[in-house]
Amino acid sequence: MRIERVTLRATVADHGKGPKDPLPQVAFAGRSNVGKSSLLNSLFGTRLAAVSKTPGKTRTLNYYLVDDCCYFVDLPGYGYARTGREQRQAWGKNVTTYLLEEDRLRLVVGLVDPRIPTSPLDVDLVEFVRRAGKRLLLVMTKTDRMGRGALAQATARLGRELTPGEQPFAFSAHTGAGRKEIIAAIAQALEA
Ligand SMILES: Nc1nc2c(ncn2[C@@H]2O[C@H](COP(=O)(O)OP(=O)(O)OP(=O)(O)O)[C@@H](O)[C@H]2O)c(=O)[nH]1
Ligand SMILES: [Mg+2]
Repeated sequence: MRIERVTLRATVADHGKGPKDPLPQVAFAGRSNVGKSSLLNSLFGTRLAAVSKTPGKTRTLNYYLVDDCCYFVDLPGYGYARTGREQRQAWGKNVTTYLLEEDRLRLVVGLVDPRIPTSPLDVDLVEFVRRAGKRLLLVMTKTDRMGRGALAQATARLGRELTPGEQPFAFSAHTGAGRKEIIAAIAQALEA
């Protein structure tokens, strides 16, 4: 899979208002500030997705059409403490309904920061994806900030805690490490 032409097609709170065509979808989920938009920009080779130091930047479902073949969907991050309770509940509802109801969703790329302990929200996401019967690709972000030993430890820990029998992918938006492997895994899931 080569990613060449990418356009932002829809920005919605409710996935029912998203694109109507039957193209398959790949969603990017994880806690706020984990690096979802940065991963998307790296995959796209552009700066289409807004990145911010302030958590809670992406608050809508943003649908990017990739080479007329599929949509990559940037989901709002979870666990951002400073959004109000009502907003958090709205987040949960929008994202969980999307995960449970979207028939065109083929793969969820779940992002975790390997430097911090697994949060109950990460566990919830993984369980949700499983319950929804979707495939999950677990990706560790910001790995440029870790040494090799710490990264190996985090890989083993996260595999054990979240995806027994499978190892998470290691990625850095700063160095581009892991980009090729993630694109190949997405392509494989889309072909399956
Ligand atoms: N060192 C390092 N920093 C990163 C990396 N990826 C993202 N960041 C930084 O982490 C912060 C958050 O990145 P975003 O891509 O906006 O995160 P997000 O998950 O889209 O956040 P929300 O939209 O708020 O949910 C920014 O300051 C990025 O520059 C990475 O691979 N390495
Ligand atoms: Mg974002």
